[in-house]
Amino acid sequence: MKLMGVVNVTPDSFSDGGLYLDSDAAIAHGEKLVRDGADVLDVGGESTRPGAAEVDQAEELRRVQPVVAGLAEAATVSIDTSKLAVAEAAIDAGASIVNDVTALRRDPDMAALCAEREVGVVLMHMPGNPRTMQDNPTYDDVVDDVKAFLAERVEAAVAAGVAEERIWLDPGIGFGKTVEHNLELLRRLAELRGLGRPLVIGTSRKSFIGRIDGSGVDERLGGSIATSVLAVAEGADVLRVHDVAETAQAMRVSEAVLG
Ligand code: HH2
Repeated sequence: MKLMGVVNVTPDSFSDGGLYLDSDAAIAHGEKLVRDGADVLDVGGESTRPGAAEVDQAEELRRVQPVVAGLAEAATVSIDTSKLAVAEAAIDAGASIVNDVTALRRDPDMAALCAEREVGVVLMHMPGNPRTMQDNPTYDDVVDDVKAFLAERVEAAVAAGVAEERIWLDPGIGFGKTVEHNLELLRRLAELRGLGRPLVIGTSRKSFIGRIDGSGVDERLGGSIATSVLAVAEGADVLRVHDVAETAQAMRVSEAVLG
């Protein structure tokens, strides 16, 4: 199991917006997450929270490029973007994974870039885009629908030349899903094992936790850890989290109990 620590270089991320907008603060935060046990640092310059404003490409680049460059020697870095130019500059600066919440659909050349540069790719499920995704999300069967979507995106990536062994898959917890959809995906996560690729899960601090118990965004560590432990028990391979030290401890202890 790997931990992916979140480094948001944004003014408006839903839980830590504005804390690491300054490059030095973001780099220091990433270095701390590595000391806390992160295996991968996921650097992002655009919030994907529901309704977030789209960030201009030049601005996104300006935010993430120095942070990726500052962290790439110390850690494996993924770049959380769906923009080709941002991914390309981040790879030049040392990123080795592209985490694209649109699963390579936003930019028609993204798959070819990932293939050519031989980077890892995270393909995530999201219906529509962050501006529209929470408008009455509906599925026939959320797990079957997400699974079919991810299978199709793997096929498209492989057809564009991305090596299948470089692909990780993510059902996109909180992206175009009701609370019940998120819970159902977590409950039946093992069904996505059939896709044959490592599974990434990001529940950290998300609003479905607050909808369950009324907790505010700063009060969701317990729920984040509970869902992370359960996700690993159901077969998650990578946990994308803000609170790396606490999650690492939860993993150590649950692994010790399970033997
Ligand atoms: N969640 C967020 C952003 N990127 N990428 C993947 N693969 N999976 C996720 O679950 C995921 C993601 C949202 O979290 P955060 O980055 O903290 O918030 P914001 O998008 O507001 O910056």
